[in-house]
Amino acid sequence: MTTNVFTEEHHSNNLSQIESKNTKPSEKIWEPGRMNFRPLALLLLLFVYSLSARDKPNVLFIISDDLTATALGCYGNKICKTPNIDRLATEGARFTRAYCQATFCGPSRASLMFGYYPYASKATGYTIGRKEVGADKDSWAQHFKKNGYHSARISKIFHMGVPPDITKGSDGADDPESWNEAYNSKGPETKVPGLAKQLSNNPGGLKKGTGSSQSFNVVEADGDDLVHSDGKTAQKAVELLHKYKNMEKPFFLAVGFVRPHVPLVAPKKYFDPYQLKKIVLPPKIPGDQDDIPQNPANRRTTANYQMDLNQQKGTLRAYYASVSFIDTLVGKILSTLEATGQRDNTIVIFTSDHGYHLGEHDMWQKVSIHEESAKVPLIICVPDKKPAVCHSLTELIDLYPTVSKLCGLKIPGNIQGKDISTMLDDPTFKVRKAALSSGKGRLLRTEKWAYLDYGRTGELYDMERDPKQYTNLINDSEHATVLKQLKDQLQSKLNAIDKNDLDR
Ligand SMILES: [Ca+2]
Ligand SMILES: [Ca+2]
Repeated sequence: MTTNVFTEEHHSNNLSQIESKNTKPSEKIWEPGRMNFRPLALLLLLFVYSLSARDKPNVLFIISDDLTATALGCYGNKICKTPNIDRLATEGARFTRAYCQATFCGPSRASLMFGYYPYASKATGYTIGRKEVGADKDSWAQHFKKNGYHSARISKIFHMGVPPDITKGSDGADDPESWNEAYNSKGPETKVPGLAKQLSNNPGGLKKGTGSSQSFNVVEADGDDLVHSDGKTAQKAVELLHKYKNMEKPFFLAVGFVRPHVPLVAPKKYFDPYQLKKIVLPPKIPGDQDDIPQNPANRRTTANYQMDLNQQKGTLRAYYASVSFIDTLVGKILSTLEATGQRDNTIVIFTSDHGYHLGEHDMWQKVSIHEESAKVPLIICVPDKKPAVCHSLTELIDLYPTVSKLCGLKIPGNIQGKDISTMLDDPTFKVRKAALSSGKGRLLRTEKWAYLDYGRTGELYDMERDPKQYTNLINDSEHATVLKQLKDQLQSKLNAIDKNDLDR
């Protein structure tokens, strides 16, 4: 894809020449007859435009793929090493109750990029969402592009198939209207030299959702970071940050990492700190699975994958290695932002498209709408704002309006997220009574309750008393009233979402 950076730099040179001429003391400019009103007004307009564009903060949006908050040090993990993301969390606002709108790639990304719930857009499959929302709607990146920003994508922002689009270096289902420039990062994935293992099985291929594309294929790879797609992604980000340093326009740079999405492939050095015997699996209680409805959302289990204890620990170890790999790359990008003098004028956002199960309830992977799968890590670091930990409920769909507000852009009237920028000044501020997520079911999450609705069946958890979601209260008569309230609340939220300007 071509870039118009050259045009912009050329443009900016002209502007700086005009400005420097303008700043020289020259009575001649005001001499009657030497310059009429129109060019002067144009000159002033250009000056004001360049000033206001430069005054706007840059946006660096980093999104990881299939990264659960539970794997990060700043969210309480004691084993997985994530010093760079942890540091970013101490410099910005870390959100402890941020939820994705869908627990797998396509609809989650379509929702956060276009600002419509999957229930509104019907973008519920492996789609970018453009076809569903229509050509007249602006994506988050496109909104910035149309409002004076230089917009760029590196690797997976909208849906891409991992690994097929990564091994081919192809766009996946991209939205070209969103970007001034876009780059893919081709990588070998499992076809890399190293120590390869498969840590899950799928006997007979009978259980849908446990097939080979989601198997725990692991490679402790020979060679350095740059062998891999994500290593190249970070390197491209470094290159662009250097290029943007002297650009007249502010930038909206979206950087998408594909790990820790399977296959769990990373350089060997990231596996070395994790000894199998020191890996600790999530705590388990006997019979935990007994009250979990057996539907497609919940069938990615240790039993279905036929994983023994060493395979479970090995998978966790490979996931942690993949997360540490990403963490190092995040650090590399942030160091460049600092070194190029742009950190003080750049809003940095770090998140993931959804969470992931790492053995809780003996469940693995995504699609489930339990806490580990529906909750995402979210850090928003705005220059000049105090670090904070925010427990208020928020949704990924809120990023579009919030970052628009922070950058002084109009919030488009059609989008369905809420501006949470006030939480960055006051972390106790609340904009939502409940968050909504979806997979093969619907999650309504209030501060106290998690209601998982599958139609005929469901789950209800008291998140204050039972944060690990061990005891399903859905059939408990003592909770009939609260269940009815949550059902009504879910229905009214869905009704509100249904009131939109999409022709669906
Ligand atoms: Ca994903
Ligand atoms: Ca249970």
